[in-house]
Amino acid sequence: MSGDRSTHRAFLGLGSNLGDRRRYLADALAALSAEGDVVAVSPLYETEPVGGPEGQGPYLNLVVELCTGDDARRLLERCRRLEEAAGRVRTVRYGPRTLDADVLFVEGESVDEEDLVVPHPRMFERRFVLAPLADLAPELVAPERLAASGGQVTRLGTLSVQSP
Ligand code: GSY
Repeated sequence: MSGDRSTHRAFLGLGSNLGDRRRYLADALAALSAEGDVVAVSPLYETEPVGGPEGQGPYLNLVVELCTGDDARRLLERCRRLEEAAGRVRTVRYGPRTLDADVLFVEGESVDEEDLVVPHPRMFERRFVLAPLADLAPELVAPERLAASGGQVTRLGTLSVQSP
């Protein structure tokens, strides 16, 4: 935690559609949890890819709630570190990836910079974000928004974060 702000709620979105998807998500959750500010993890969803090249495989997605002193910029740095640890290579835009970690929403903060926009500008169009977010924070997701959002999602249950 940065220690220079009081703690607040923040939500990160995690997704994977390449390789051992559960392992990448579980490792990311374990790394986040080790930092001590994770308060809740949504159920895991299997989701239809939104955007990107034809023929890419389905994603696994979930949302993580933090109670943290980190601001959005610091959360973005944490997300980037998680992606690097998963060996993510940025080649095709919106293409398949071992791990995608996004800053979705940070209570009391809005950011509009070239590399960081918070709340996430597309979160309210995407069912793969809204469904798990609504599980954790129904007050942030109006039912009409969830109904109007795009992409099929299937709830799979809790992701195990046990080591192999
Ligand atoms: O923006 C996150 C990466 N991403 C996803 C994703 O996580 N899930 C689904 N279902 N589609 C996606 N398209 C992109 S890009």
